[in-house]
Amino acid sequence: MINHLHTTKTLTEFIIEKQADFRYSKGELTRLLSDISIAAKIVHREVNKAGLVDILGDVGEENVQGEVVQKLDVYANNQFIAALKAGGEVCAIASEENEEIIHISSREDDDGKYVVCMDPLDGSSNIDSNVSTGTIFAIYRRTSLSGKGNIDDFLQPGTELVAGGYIIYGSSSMLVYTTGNGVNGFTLDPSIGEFCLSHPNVKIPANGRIYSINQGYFEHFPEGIKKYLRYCQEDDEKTNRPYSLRYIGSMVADFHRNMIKGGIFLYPTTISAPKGKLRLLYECNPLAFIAEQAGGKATYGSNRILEVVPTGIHDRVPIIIGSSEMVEKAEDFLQQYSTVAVS
Ligand code: AHM
Ligand code: MG
Repeated sequence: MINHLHTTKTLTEFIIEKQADFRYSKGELTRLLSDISIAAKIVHREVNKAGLVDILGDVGEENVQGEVVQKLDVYANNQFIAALKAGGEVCAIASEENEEIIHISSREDDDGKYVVCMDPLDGSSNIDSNVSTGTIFAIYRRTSLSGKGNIDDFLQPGTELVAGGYIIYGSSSMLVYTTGNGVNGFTLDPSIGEFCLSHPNVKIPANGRIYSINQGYFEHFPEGIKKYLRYCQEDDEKTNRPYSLRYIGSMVADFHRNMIKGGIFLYPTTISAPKGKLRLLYECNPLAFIAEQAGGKATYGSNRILEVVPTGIHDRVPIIIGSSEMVEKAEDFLQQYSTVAVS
């Protein structure tokens, strides 16, 4: 029974109530977050019927409504873009799915005050095997004064973020976000179609005993990371080692679990990915903002992810994120040993 959720606050009620906390409070950000949550519900519905592909039609085929079935990441991208366009608070979007920024209108008088960076369906290769996926989003206030928005609106460090969040499509779907006043998590109650406040003021435990990394690339990691991983595997009763390795392959899901239970997620540089794999604007920054707001840390090895100044919308960055003491420990190893992967 999840009746207790019905008596609690919905996301819409919560963001309206919190409007006064926003740095620029005119209601636009409230509407923008609400647009995101509407698209999230639609994507949740589609992700949940992914297993019915034989019944509903495969990608590229026509479904019973005569629509061509889209790949879910394309579908999610279109849903979020449509919701943001309809809302009118955003002048431009940067998406993992699109090489260039997307202008919401061609009008030179577009007055959308915000830009959104997003990964509409992160970990989408996991869908076919019924594994959790997620949407990640970051909201900046535009820096240009008017017009349809330009690339400089996006090239702001994470310290300038107005909001960051993610939706996890898992055993239940959740929306977790921050506007810089702590982190709150909302669970979708499908029976009423509302995200309900289930995780108020989330805090990441300062320590944990889970580490998440694609250890298959061990030989390709920098020496500092190799040394840290050996540290995670050593026996030590006092610090609860060896730790457990948990790697889903969906960053949102790995991050979410670590935030609840305590843990560390690492995607360092490798020989074949000398800047790491994950994208600064729409994967690392929003999660780094949430991690810090929940009392955790996010670093690229020697400094905060949030301080990295982007040079392009699809920039990559190595990331170490999660429980503060675990991240500090990994940083110690990187500073002591090489941070560069050598072949
Ligand atoms: P994607 O945006 O193409 O889905 O890739 C991002 C995903 C992350 O969710 C995950 O942590 C990582 O890529 C896994 O990569 P790897 O298979 O190299 O471990
Ligand atoms: Mg991704």
